[in-house]
Amino acid sequence: MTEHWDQNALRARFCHALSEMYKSEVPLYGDLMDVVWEADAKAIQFSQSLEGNIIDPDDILPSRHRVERHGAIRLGTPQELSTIRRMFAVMGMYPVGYYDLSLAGFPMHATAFRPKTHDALAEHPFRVFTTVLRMDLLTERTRELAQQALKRRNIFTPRLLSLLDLVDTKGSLSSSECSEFITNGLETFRWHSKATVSLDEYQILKAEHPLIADVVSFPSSHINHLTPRTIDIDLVQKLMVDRGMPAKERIEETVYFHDTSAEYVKGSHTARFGEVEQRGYALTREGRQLYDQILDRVNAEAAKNKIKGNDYEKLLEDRFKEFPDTLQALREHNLAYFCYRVTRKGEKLSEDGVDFSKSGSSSVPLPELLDQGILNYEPLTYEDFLPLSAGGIFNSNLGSPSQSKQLIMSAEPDLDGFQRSLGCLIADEFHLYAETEASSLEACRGQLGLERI
Ligand code: OOG
Ligand code: NI
Repeated sequence: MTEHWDQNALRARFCHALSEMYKSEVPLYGDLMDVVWEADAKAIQFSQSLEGNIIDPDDILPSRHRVERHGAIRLGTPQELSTIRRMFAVMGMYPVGYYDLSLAGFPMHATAFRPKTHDALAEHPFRVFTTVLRMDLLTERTRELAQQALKRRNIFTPRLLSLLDLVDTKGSLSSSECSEFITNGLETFRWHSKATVSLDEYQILKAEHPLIADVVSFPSSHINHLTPRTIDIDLVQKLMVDRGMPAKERIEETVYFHDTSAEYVKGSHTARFGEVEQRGYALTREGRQLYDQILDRVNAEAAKNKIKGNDYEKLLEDRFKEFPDTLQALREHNLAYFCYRVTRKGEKLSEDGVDFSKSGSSSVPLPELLDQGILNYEPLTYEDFLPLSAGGIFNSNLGSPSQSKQLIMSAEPDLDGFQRSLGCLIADEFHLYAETEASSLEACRGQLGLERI
């Protein structure tokens, strides 16, 4: 007897299990979760005390926000990437977006595995930023060391690999196979304190770039961070300060390196960190361009005049006044994506057989339907990562880069190579948002019985 498995439910269970495992590995993560929940509860309470009730708690708890996480992992080889792709696909997560990290001086590129449809995202939006080492951007000696070390490891359990084969041949998983998938899948992301390289080798890798050492030196692809989402990140920051929570730059872990006598020597490794995110709206290409332009200008001005800290914040605030901040302006200038719905009024008029166009035409322009209050809209949430923030995070996370940085920064992106390793194409995030918007309009059109909107 086989049954078809529920990908959304499996993704939710896996994310929960991963969160529990990570909490036991990094207890500070549990403290951070407490602060996020407190901040969200306060933010909801505050909004309820205002006229208009901006945040509906039913929209947030216990649905998306409470369970929402993004993870980050770093892989070494094309084989690891293609197997990870098969593993995430079992949970309905697919590669979306290409991130060229050489721009920030890292010998890596990345994609985000995530659900692609509005409905699947609403069920459980787990996403994992997945970085892969670019061997072509390493010096020869480091490349050889890295290749040798990576050859020695298998980050997937044999049972996980056989379950992936089962999905391919049988096209389904029983509920006990789903449970096995979770326990075996977790092993890929578990932290191991025994390095697969010697201390000397670790230091050579680290000298070229700390990230290379992080990717290459361990028997698994440990989860680097697991990030909860909050509705008020400033409040989280404030509560952390109030509680005297250590704003640690990074988490230090004890590592045992093997030496020539097959004994282990004690050392340490720092790469993991805590992170909280707040999500904004999905911008169109035009919106993203305007955002990038303003940010570039601010950064150029800040660099020229050595503006930092609070003054930098003020500069940002001031320059970003140019960016429209009402939903109506964002929509009218085509800067963000939206989901359209028929209003109660629209439903009622439609039931009564009222002619919306007032002219007998079965095609009504969108602005007219909005003006008449027949349709309304809400912005789509941005479900992806910011290339710039990713670079910034890498930078803040790991000491100063080596001299090879200049070389890396002048490298070309390698989307084709990435897709070849992956074994499939990467979806374009803008295209997915546009599709969601278009299908919401199509549903409205059908509901109103119009030929065109
Ligand atoms: C991934 C960095 C990207 C984010 O929040 O932008 C990321 C990494 O550190 O491996 O997670
Ligand atoms: Ni992150």
